[in-house]
Amino acid sequence: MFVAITRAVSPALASCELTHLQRTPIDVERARQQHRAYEQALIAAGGIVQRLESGADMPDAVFIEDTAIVFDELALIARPGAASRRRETTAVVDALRPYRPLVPIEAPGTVDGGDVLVVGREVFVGLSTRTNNAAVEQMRATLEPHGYVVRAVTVRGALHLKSAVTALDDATLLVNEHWIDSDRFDRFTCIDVDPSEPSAANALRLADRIIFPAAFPRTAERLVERGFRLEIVDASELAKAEGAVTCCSLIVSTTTAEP
Ligand code: CIR
Repeated sequence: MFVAITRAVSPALASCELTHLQRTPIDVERARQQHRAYEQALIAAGGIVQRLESGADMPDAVFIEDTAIVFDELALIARPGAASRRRETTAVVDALRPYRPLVPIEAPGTVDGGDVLVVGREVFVGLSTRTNNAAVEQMRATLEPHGYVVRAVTVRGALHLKSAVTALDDATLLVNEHWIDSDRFDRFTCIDVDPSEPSAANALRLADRIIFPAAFPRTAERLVERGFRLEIVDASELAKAEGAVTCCSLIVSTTTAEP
């Protein structure tokens, strides 16, 4: 059982933050349709979708993953690296409060949830243009008493750690080895993205399936060959804003911590 907290596509999506992509026209209505189909995929996987509103003052709010990191024991409220995104956390705090004790990351720490990959009790934190060591130290202090190990990983060439690596299960990662230091992930089985699909490493793992973008059919084929069940969604319009599939929801397990 899980709740997926999502956030409406802002009317100002076209004014989003961009780091590695050139700005191209974004069709907000099409982005909304794709976002709704993504929410349907979450519902089909057994989730309860709770969608927050967003406004014209928060172009990137649909990428709600960046505002919090949810564990079974607590949720960290992020302090996003882009100042334009910090106001997004207010509504997320209200939405998460019924589910978990909340621990905010404080200045000078900055972290985007997209830089945090949790696999079992290991928490990999990407040091990127958005996430710094001060946040890593705060995460360590909060999470180690709960039995987590926090490891910093350098990210190069990608916006977030999870642009370069995500977990398919507790033992298997999907990686673009050019964007991360893959020996940090030695103990895992790593599946490489197809070389023609460098942005394909972002997959959203749910209990019995993986939500995966339609834009990367060659990598999808690799995953299906390895026995993973994929639910394909078209996220092309959101991708123009540098978003992918993990970033459009906060997955709150309700099996371990009832609201
Ligand atoms: C940003 O630059 O913050 C947004 N335009 C994209 C954020 C994507 N977030 C994610 O992959 N976790």
